[in-house]
Amino acid sequence: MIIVHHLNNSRSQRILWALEEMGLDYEIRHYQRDAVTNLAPPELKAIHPLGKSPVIEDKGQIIAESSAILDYLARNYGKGKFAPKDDTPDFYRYQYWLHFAEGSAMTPLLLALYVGRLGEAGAPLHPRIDSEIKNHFDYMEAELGKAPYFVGNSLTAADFAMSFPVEIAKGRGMIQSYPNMAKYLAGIQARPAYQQALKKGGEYAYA
Ligand SMILES: N[C@@H](CCC(=O)N[C@@H](CS)C(=O)NCC(=O)O)C(=O)O
Repeated sequence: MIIVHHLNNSRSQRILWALEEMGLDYEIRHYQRDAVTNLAPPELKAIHPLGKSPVIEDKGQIIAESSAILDYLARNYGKGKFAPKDDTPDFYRYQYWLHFAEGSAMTPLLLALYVGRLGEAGAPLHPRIDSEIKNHFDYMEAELGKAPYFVGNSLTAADFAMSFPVEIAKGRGMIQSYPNMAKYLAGIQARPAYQQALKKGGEYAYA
């Protein structure tokens, strides 16, 4: 059975959502963030050297990195529903959004988080970070104006990946400025599988 090493309040929640959408049996091993540092507990380092979540175990393999996990699940268990056929235009678009979620969208969001901890010392950096967040959110908003999902008309693993930066837009109080993103998020959060994943995952501040 698939094992998910799941950290509370984290990106790992979208892996549970994917597993629920695919109707798979899985076991959750729960880890709690440190109340002061917000870091994962050291036990996670025994699973993967970075000590971060999500990580899954399946068929003797350890797989880390959200989008790699989501693509693995879609290809191996999605019955053709959550990943477009290889070497098609939609496939390359799907790959693009899987990478964009962590490689592009999260970068200014993480900078905002870390630089925010510097207080006044970080103030000169915020205008640039904020303009990059806007740049990425404006683009996501425009793309969601063309189709209901990031890869056209059906939900794919790229949406599982992209759900997290969109949830952060809501968490930052920015979603009102982005009606397409707001509609997209309301749609995915209303899905029974998303709700079921929330029940199983426990504490999640971004829903
Ligand atoms: N790009 C990685 C990021 C993994 C990551 O940073 N996970 C966070 C949770 S949102 C974490 O484990 N933080 C705790 C820590 O760094 O100790 C992915 O998408 O899997």
